[in-house]
Amino acid sequence: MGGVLGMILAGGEGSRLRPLTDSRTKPAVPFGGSYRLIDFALNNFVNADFLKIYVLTQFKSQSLYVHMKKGWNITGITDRFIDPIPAQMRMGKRWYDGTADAIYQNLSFIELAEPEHVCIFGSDHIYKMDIKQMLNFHKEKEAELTVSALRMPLSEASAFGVIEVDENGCMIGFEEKPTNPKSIPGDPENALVSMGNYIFNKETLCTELEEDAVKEDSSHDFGKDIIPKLFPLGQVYVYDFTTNIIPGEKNTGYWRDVGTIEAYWQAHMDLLSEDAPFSLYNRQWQLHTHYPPLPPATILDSENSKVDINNCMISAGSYIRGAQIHKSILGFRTNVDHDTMISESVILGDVKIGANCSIRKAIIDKNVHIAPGTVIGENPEEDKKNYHVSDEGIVVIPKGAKIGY
Ligand code: ADQ
Ligand code: ADP
Repeated sequence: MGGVLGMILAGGEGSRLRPLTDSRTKPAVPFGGSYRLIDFALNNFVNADFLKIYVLTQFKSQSLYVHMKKGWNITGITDRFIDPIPAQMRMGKRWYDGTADAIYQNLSFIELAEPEHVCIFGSDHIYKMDIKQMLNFHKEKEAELTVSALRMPLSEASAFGVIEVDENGCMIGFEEKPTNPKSIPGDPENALVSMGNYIFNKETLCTELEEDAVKEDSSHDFGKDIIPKLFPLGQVYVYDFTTNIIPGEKNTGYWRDVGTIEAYWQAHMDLLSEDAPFSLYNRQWQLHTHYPPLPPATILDSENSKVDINNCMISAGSYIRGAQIHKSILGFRTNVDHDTMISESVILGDVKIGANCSIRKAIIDKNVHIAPGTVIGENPEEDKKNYHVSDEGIVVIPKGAKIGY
């Protein structure tokens, strides 16, 4: 058989993204008006023409399933599939432990597909990567495992796997989330970190997972157990993400872990900056998603208030009347009434906001109704009494909330 099998890890609980992850797994969290986080990983596979993909789910996966069914379903073509796999306790009465265990519990699907290479990717990040280029690197190096990596400021590196590499790209050191991360030689401000994306030769993956599964002191995790065991054998190579070229784009090295409210909000603001480091527009690298059949956004003056919108993205089905909206992203079916001011905010969709509201630096989840005259994001002390407020002062209104009614 041969070829490539994609295994996307999509079981993340996303506790640091609460309350956005109260009702859905992290990869199902909406992003950028029309997408969900998982779309970015899926697009990286599909745009590289890798079309055998399993998506491993665990926590609160229903809306992820619905999204995949509506937007990513391949039917009728032999050997091409994008299939979610729910956690099924195939190896005993337990859910997945670490990420390696999530793959181990699904080894039978790898055996069935008989691939030469298995690409195991996370699904929580905003970036574009042509995985074919990473696979070519893996083959050239004759590696057993290739890990993709990028430079990260040293101050942030302890949240990641920190890598040391020789001049040939071979991994010579790896520490998962070290308290004191090592900097890159000659570059004291930065560390080289793992992006959590792995290409394995199939046989090595199966052997390592079988061995790891019976180890009592293992946490069954790629970062904590599998990579530290494999790299000393000299068969793990490190793929430099900044060498990856997307047709029609310069590589800006843009890769964002949107695991916290602040990072999630900031990645949205990145989309709106004048020289945006990450673009949703590239006809040579289309970002597929599920896009419901909706009319275009309607934007109107109201009787006594002129609409004023700049630096915004406004999704289909929205209806804006006489409102003032700046530096914000509005998801599907966002309805905003006259004399309402919105700035630096992210609205996930299916939201109704009445007249004369003021909303600043907020994230508003789906199905929220906000009564006329509501003020959000202007008074930190009041906000903390009424709403979920992140350490950085971003107000998050949870899914389905009725505010001011
Ligand atoms: P973490 O970010 O801590 O570190 P982890 O929580 O293990 O990664 O999640 C990795 C991926 O697997 C995510 O896409 C997540 O949604 C998914 N996942 C988590 N638990 C799962 C489960 N039980 N079932 C299915 N999927 C699951 C990892 C690496 C670091 C690296 C960072 C990069 O261990 O070395 O630097 O990713 O973000
Ligand atoms: P999302 O907020 O992630 O967009 P949707 O409102 O689109 O979710 O719901 C998609 C699917 O997820 C629906 O079939 C719904 O039944 C299910 N769902 C959403 N929220 C919950 C919840 N809190 N508990 C159980 N199922 C849910």
